Amino acid sequence: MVRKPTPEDKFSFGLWTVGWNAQDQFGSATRAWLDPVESVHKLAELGASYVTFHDDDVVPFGSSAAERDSILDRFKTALDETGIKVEMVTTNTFSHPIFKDGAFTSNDRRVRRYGLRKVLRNVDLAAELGADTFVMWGGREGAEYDSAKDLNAAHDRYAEGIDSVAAYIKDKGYGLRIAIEPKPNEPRGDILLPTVGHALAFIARLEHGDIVGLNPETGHEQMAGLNYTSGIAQALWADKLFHIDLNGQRSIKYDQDLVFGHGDLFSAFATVDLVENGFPSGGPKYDGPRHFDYKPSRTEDFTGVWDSAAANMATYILLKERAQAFRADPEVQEALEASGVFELAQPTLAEGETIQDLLNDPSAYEELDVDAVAERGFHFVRLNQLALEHALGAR
Ligand code: GLT
Ligand code: MN
Ligand code: MN
Repeated sequence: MVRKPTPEDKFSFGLWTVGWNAQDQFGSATRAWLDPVESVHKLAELGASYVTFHDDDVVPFGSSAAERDSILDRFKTALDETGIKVEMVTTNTFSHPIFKDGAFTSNDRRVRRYGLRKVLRNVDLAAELGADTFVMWGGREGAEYDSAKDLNAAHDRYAEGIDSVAAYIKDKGYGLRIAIEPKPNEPRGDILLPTVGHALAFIARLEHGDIVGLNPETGHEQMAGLNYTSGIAQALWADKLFHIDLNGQRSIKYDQDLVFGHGDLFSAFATVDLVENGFPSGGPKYDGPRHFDYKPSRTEDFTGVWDSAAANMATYILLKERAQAFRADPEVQEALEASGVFELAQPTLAEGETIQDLLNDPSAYEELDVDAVAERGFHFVRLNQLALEHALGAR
């Protein structure tokens, strides 16, 4: 049995996840349109605390001002009735054909100006609904062909666009932070800011980078063959882990958006261990919503949609219990010690020691018995097996 989710679990879902009607490149929709109001009620019943959405998930593209108001009124009523909160809002700058060459980095300046207006309008809505985070996934910001973009100008325009949104947020005094979501490819052949590392380097060059961080997605890092837990660890270290998109991916292929844990389960255990328990020797910790960005598979009917939503939370809860038991196990603590994991927190130079002191220290170099030091076994395999046995519930 898996315990029921509680508000302390901070579970959150994008409305585009359960609401996906399962249309793909090769086939039409297998499910009908799902009313966002119904999703809010159903997710609340299942134990989620928050929802997130793109402007167009709730208010169809091209709605009149009056239609928009009445749709939003109805949506807010659903939030009031269920107690569900909106923690994050994002903008769809990828579906409409106008965005086929991107929004902030389209070669067509008219598209860039329109895209910026669409985003700013949605920033106002995010602030009105009390969201903390504004995600920007630039899925169409990229190209299929190397000759199609001046990549220097593209980075300039991307920075200009994000800095403009950040400046607007500050100007209005909104309590929002921007979280960039990296992805290597799909729908574009190559997407700008393809990984956590690229995005961190980009943020460091922004004028208003203080309110810009990251929203890394499990599968997006894994599509590039990268380790998601390492990615969010570096974002934490840089104080830039503003939000997370949890899901599942089975190796380097198209973006699968599977249920969390239905891809690389052992890697998911490491992710939950880091999110729930933090680094072994302390340091920055993520405490935002546990946000699922998955797609109920095209084979599922609506029963399958709600089963899969529940599955994300159940898997997370199971891994959380096991990760807590892992850290609490004295044998694990002893193994961490033996493997030198805590030793890494000790600075390489002693307090007050200079580089010159190090150069003058023969015990560090000239007299060091390198062969003797090289003999040390780190016993990482034993530690990993302990993790695996905890992950499988064998301890
Ligand atoms: C889109 C994408 C997701 C992003 C969403 C936010 S939209 O579904 O696949 O990874 O998080 O724009
Ligand atoms: Mn994805
Ligand atoms: Mn995502």
